[in-house]
Amino acid sequence: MEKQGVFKSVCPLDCPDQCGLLLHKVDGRVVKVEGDPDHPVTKGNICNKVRNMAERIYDENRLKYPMKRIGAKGEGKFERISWDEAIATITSKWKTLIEKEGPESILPYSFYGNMGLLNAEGMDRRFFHRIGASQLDRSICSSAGSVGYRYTMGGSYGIDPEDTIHSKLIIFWGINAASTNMHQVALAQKARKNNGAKIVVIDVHKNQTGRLADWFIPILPGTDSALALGIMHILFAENMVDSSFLHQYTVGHDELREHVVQYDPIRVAEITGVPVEDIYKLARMYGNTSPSFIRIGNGPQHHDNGGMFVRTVSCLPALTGQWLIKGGGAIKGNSGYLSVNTTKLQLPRLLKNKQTRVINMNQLGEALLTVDPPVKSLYVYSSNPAVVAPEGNKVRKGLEREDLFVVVHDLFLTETAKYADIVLPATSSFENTDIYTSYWHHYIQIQQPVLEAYGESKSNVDVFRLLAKGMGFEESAFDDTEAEMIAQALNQPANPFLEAINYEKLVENQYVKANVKPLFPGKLRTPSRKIELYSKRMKANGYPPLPTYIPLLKDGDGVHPFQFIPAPNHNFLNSTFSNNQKHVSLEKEPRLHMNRQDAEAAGIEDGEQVRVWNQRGECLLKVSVGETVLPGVVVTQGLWADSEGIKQLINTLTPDRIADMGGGATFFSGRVSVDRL
Ligand SMILES: Nc1nc2c(c(=O)[nH]1)N[C@H]1C(S)=C(S)[C@@H](COP(=O)(O)OP(=O)(O)OC[C@H]3O[C@@H](n4cnc5c(=O)[nH]c(N)nc54)[C@H](O)[C@@H]3O)O[C@H]1N2
Ligand SMILES: Nc1nc2c(c(=O)[nH]1)N[C@H]1C(S)=C(S)[C@@H](COP(=O)(O)OP(=O)(O)OC[C@H]3O[C@@H](n4cnc5c(=O)[nH]c(N)nc54)[C@H](O)[C@@H]3O)O[C@H]1N2
Ligand code: SF4
Ligand SMILES: [Mo]
Repeated sequence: MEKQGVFKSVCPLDCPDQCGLLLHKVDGRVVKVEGDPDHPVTKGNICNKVRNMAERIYDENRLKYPMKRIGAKGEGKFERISWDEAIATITSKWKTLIEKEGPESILPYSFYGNMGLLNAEGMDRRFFHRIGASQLDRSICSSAGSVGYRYTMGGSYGIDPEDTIHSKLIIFWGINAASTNMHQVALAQKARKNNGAKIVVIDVHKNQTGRLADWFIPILPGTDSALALGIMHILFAENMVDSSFLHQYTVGHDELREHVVQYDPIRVAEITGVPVEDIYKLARMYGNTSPSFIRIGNGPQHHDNGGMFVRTVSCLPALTGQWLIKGGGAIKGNSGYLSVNTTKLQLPRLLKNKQTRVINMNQLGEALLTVDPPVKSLYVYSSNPAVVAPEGNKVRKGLEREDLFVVVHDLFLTETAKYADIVLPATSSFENTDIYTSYWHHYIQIQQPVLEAYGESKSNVDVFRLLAKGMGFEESAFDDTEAEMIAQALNQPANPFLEAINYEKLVENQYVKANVKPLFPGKLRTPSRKIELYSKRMKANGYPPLPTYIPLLKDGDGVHPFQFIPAPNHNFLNSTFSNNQKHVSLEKEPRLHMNRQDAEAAGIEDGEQVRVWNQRGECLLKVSVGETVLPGVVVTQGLWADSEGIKQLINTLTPDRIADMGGGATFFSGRVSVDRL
């Protein structure tokens, strides 16, 4: 491997932008990370988090070798062991468990700490299928919304973000894009500069994104469906709908027209906290501007009614016929365009038709504490559930179980790893071969190793190969090389957009755009092939067939006065970077944003530390008093670990209720009390 030079690379993080990177190497070490100007969408700009990535990959606390626990669970005392000992310990434990308790006593737990397909959902799936372990429903992020969108649009297909420079109205709806999708903001700014496009932001918090808007609309949490239905009410009432589009490309527009009569703007204003005149202004702006584009965010779908929100808002572009106009339409997610051959990549046939149980990752605490027959071993990789999963105190209690054998594979001794019996060191993505498919733009990228493996660390793919050997699995699937796995994944006749994209082409070009064809007319993957404003499938599945506002559940019997929104922050990526000094110093500390009226009523002053609590747990946070949230709402940002005895694990406060669709999470539907200390 060359020790010197500039190397093309991909950002591995769970972020829609999936930027192209250039790694500058001197003496075998990365000295600088910058954006690759050749990437057609991200064009050389990257976020500050990843600009400082070298601080993370050379952080003095990065794991260098396998370890076994010598202290109590959670205490963080470990001792170095060899890979041979680590693999032998894990596989002998698992062989015994499989014999005595059955394979479903083993539970994998992972998410997308590294988005590379082979490492995130390739060799691991093969391995756990072969074992017949319990399966994990990976529903923590966007599944409620994805299911809701699918009912309307047939799959994760939106417009090409590159087209949004043509938009004249851009609505960021429940997305903190300035922090979480910065290149969509760059495209919107371009549209603003070139076409005079207006940027509207609808959010419960006036954060970085709200501050750059032409018009910021604050809304009460979990009420967005009502706002969308109020807009529909006005669009029909004032005849701003595109009838020919509705007749040709949708089903159920007559039913919808009648249905939305009940969402009159006065009622909608009461529900949402958005003034009546603003509802009219927004509806008329949307009805009279073309092309208009809605970027549908993850925020409003992390609620009890999150699936229905996305289902509802995704009906809007059809009403004004936006999907036929370049720059018109919406993006919730675009992963459908780049979907690979998971049958070949993940080999579900290794399950041999066994119907193994499925455990929802949003209820990890429950799974560890109450599921019967019990989970006896947990294998965590590419995720940090002790910080990111809801009902955090339940999760910790589960992890503390003496009879639970826990293995954690990570780059760092995370909060979760502190509970492990065996800790395994992971390579960074820059040390691996893998492919990356964005869920926002249409490019596939390849990562080839730019760095030698750090210490004794190994990639997920390599660890599962070793575990398969240790278990005595003889299938050749565990010997497939990365290049072979990439070829298998890309060989997907069911997805014509991937045609002619292969390993060699990726190696040659680094970025390859999917051969995306417009979805219209009549090519959607809904049962009717059209946009389903009325959905028979929803009716069959027990949902209202038309878009509907369903209020949030009464969390904690409604005794706590504040709706609590613990969202991501600017300088971390979920809990990634929360343990890196550089990023912590950029972010400083978590804050609780509270409306001035509420603060005055409670005698709370700006900067004061308060106790935030509910039936699940408590945190200590400093308050920022102001007008960035509505009365009755408090917002905090970032997934922090506790610091010097200060409790700030936000997910000790969040509910593990399951959203209305897709087994989704409800992080933002909890309520809290806020007390002076
Ligand atoms: N800097 C940074 N970037 C990230 C991440 C990160 O942690 N940090 N995480 C990555 C991941 S995994 C994901 S899924 C995405 C998520 O990124 P986004 O799609 O932006 O989703 P969130 O940040 O969860 O929430 C978006 C906004 O929704 C608002 N919100 C909450 N409830 C409601 C509501 O009921 N109605 C409305 N209108 N707004 C509401 C929040 O205040 C927040 O501003 O970002 C990715 N990118
Ligand atoms: N309160 C609240 N909680 C939330 C959210 C919220 O908005 N509010 N957002 C939710 C969302 S949208 C998401 S997606 C989840 C994300 O939750 P997680 O998927 O757990 O994300 P991270 O916290 O970034 O943890 C990823 C871990 O993977 C490790 N890692 C990185 N690369 C590799 C690798 O190649 N191999 C291995 N073995 N490990 C690797 C990193 O070091 C890191 O510790 O959090 C959810 N939790
Ligand atoms: S985190 Fe997102 S914006 Fe930052 S470099 Fe990675 S893909 Fe780009
Ligand atoms: Mo996410």
